[in-house]
Amino acid sequence: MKWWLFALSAGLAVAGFGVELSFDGVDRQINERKPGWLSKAEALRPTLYRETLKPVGTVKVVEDAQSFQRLKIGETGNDTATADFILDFGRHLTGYFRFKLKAGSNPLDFPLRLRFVFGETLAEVVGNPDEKPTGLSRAWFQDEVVNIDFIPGEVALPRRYAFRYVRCVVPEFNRAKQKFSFDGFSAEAVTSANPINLAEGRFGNEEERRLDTIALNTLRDCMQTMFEDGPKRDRRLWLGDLRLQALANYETYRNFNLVKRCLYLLAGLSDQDNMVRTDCYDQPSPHRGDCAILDYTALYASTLLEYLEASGDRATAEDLWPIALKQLQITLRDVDENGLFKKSPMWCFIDWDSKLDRQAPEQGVLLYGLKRTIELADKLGRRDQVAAVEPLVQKMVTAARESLWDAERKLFVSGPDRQVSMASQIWMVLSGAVTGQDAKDCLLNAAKVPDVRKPFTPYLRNYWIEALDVAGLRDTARKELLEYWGGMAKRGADTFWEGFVPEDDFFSPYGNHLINSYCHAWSCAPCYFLRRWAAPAR
Ligand code: RAM
Repeated sequence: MKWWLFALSAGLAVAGFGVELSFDGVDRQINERKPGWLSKAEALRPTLYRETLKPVGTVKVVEDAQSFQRLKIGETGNDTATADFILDFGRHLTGYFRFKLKAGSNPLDFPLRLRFVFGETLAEVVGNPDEKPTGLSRAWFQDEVVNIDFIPGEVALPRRYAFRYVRCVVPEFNRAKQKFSFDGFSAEAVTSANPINLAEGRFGNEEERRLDTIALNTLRDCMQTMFEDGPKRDRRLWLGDLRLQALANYETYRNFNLVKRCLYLLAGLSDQDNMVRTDCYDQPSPHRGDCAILDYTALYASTLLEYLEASGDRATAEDLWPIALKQLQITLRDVDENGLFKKSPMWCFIDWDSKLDRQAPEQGVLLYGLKRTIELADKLGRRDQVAAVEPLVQKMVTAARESLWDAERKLFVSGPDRQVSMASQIWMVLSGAVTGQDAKDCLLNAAKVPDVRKPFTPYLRNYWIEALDVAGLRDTARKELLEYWGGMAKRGADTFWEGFVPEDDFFSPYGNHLINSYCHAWSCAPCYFLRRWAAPAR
C-alpha cells in the first residue's frame, strides 16, 4: 500500500467524516504534474473556424403583448440611411463586426460619431440597461461608441460580441447625412465546433429536430478556445457548464480535444490546496477565477469519467486521476460523522434560487460525486485507492433516508424547515439514494406540492430531465423537455437561454434581463437527450 493511501485509510478508519483527511501523497503528485497540465492545455488550444456573414436586412421592433418580452419584429427592409436602424444577421453568432463607409456629397468636417448595440434578443437592442440596477457590471451590455475621423474606409470593431441584431445609431444624423453613407456590414462568426464532424441525428418529429438545431447552435457559439458558459457573459469556463457541454458535444460535434483542454485547464489552474476552482479564463493567458462551488467540484471526476468513456483516452484519465481523487477529499470535508451534509463555507449553487434550501440537493450531488469517483477508480484499475471511502456511500445513503426522507409524503425534504424542492428529489435520484418506485414517487409527488421550489435555470432542468429518465420515466422526461425547451423555441429563441421561467419573461438572476445571457451552455440539453434517446442502447 502506498504511504499516502495508508494515511487516507488510517484517517478514515479513525475519524470518519468531518475530519481533514491526509492526502499528502496525492498533493505531491498533483504539484509535480501541474505545470505540465497547463502546457498540455496550451498545446490543445484550438484554431477557430471562421465564417463571414452578411445581414439579411433591417428590422423594426414593435411592442406586442403576446410576444417574448412583449416585443416582436415588425416591418423588415434594407434601409440604413437613417439615424437609427437595426441590422438582422438572421442567426445568432459569436464573433466580430465590421462596416464600410462611403463619402457623401459634402466633405466630413467633424468626427462621425456612431453608437452600436449588439443583441442576442430584440429587448437588448431597444432596451435601456440603465433603467434597472444589476448585481453585475453594466459593461456586459454590449454597446460601443466609435468616433470616425476619416472616410471612406472600413472600420472593424475590436471586441468580440454575441449577437443576432446590431442597432446602429447616428446621433448627429442631420449634420452628417450629406457627408457619409454606409457601404456594407459584415460579421465574422467564430467557433471551435467543426460542422463536418457533426453527427447526423434521428428525431421523432419536426419539433424535436427544431429543438436539436437550436441546441446545436447554442453549443456551437459557446465552443471557442474553451467551452464558454455564454459568449456574451461570462465568457468563462465553468465546471458545471462544462460537464453538460461535454456530454452534448460527444453526441454532436465530437471535439474531444476541447474537453481535454478544459479538463487540463481546470487541473492546471487548481489552487494552492489543489482544489479545481469552479471557473477560469483563457485570455490574455489562462488564469483561474475566484469562485468555489461545492456542487461543481463534486462533478469533476464525473466529467473526467465521461470523457474517458466517450474518447477512450485512458492516458489523460490516468494523468488527471490524482486531482479527481483530491476533489473527493475536498467535497467530503463538509459531510459530518453520520454521513450527512449540513453546511459548507463554499458556495453551494445547485440553481439560481435564493430561497432554495441546499442541504438535500448537496447531499445528493456529493454522494453522486463520491460514486462517480469510485467508478472512475474502477475503470482505471485503482479501486484499492478508494477502498477506504467505499463504506461512506452506504453511510450517506442511510443518512439521507433517515434524516431527509419524509416517509409519509414519499419525498425528500431539506433543511430545518423541511423544504420541498425539485432540486432535492433530482439529486437524490441521480445519486441513487432512492431507486425503483421510491424514485418515481419522490419526483412525481414533489412536482405536485403546491409551493414546491421549481428550477429557475435550464441547468437544473437538465438534471430534472435526467432524473426522470434515470427513474424510468422517459416518456415524462421527453414531454417535460419538449415543453420547457419548446417554450423557449416558441418565444423565438435562436439559441437557448441562461434562465427561463415560463411564467416570467423577464426573469433574471441579476435583477436586469438585459444582462442575461441568451446563448448559454448549460441550456444545450435537447441535442444530448434527444440524440441519446434515439440511439440504440449502448
Ligand atoms: C453564472 C454563469 C455560469 C454558472 C454560474 C454559477 O454566472 O453564467 O453559467 O455556472 O453562474
